[in-house]
Amino acid sequence: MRNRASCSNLASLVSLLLVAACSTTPAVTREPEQSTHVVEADGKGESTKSIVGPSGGAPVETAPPNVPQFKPAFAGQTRAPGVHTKTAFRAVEIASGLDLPWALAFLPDGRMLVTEKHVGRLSILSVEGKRSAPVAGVPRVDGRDQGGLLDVVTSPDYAKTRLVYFSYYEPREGGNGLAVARAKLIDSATPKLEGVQVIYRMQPTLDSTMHAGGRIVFAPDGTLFITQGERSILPGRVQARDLGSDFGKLVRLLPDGTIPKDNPFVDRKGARPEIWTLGHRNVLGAALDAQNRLWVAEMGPRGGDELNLIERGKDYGWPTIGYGEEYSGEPIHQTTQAPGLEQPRYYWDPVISPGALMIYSGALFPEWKGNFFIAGLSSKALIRLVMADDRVVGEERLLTDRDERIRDVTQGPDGALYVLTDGSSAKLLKLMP
Ligand SMILES: [Ca+2]
Repeated sequence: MRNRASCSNLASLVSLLLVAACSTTPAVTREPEQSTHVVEADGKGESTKSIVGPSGGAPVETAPPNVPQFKPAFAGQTRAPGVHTKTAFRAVEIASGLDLPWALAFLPDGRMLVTEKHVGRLSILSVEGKRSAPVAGVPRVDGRDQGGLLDVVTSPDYAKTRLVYFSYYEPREGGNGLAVARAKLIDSATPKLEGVQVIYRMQPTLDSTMHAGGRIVFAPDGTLFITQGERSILPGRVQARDLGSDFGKLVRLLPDGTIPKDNPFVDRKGARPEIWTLGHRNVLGAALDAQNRLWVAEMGPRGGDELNLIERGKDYGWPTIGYGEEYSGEPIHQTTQAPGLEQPRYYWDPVISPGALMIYSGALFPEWKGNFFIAGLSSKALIRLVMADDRVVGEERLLTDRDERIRDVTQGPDGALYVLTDGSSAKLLKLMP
């Protein structure tokens, strides 16, 4: 088998690459943003008030690029003009002490499901942030590094079925791999999952603790998308554009895990029928826009984080093209453009490390309608993007005064933004006008 051969041929390189890949993304050295926000105490955790700043101009990124020889494919593909929100807002801490949380999902009554990745714990948070007993019945997870219990979402028909879907790095014989399961949530004082059914298992199995992907997005047509990474280590990376492998692919399934008949590669010999798009590095952020088109925020190497508009069957190029380089400074790509390979709508060099993507559709912040919000890990910011004609025309970094890695951002049913910070004692913040 080609994959297996690749593994053994490249085995000597693997340990070296692991060392490089497992080191955390280099911290972005950045002077504090101009003082657009002040921190105040309001008696209930910190609050952050926005001050109306000057209108846009210089890009928010002032550090030099890691790969200056790579130039954008079109004007505005990186370093869009900086903008300042005109809407004042507060960030109120509603929960703390979360152990490496990864995702948040709302129940119909406003309570929230929250995952904590390394310990593989699912809990329910009250509207006030009080945590339930752990939800029993979560499968065993491989919680090393970037693995563990990852996303959680409620089924679109949750009110009727009580089904929740969740993703995790699944320990397997000979390695691990991303899995997605669904189960009925028994929502009681001692909550539990009932009838856990694994609907998807990334193939092949490989032992990697990195680049798990794992974001789950339901589309209005009843299908669901799952984002995946290419596992980081070279035997995985070389499969990112290989249709025989799930690594580095977005997949599209029906809610029971079966394959939609209109997936792009169902009739192609040797291709895995679940694949929707290929050539991704590690996609943790994914969201539908007002036209129900899927956008993803993709973790690049050093330099080269990407925002991509996802279109059926297309190849997003990793690792053949891109705007980054190895953490060692060695080149990955010969070039940034190639026929048949999609260009990112926007990229960042230096990176922001996108942990999540949310496209705002609420009424609480009229100014922010249609804006893209990205949880920035190494950039320690909530990144706001103003869009026009599917391109970024303004960029802002919010919450920079907190100096905290941002893991996740979700829009609540009340139109507020709910932000999870990262780390072993992480917080849930609610952003309100
Ligand atoms: Ca790409």
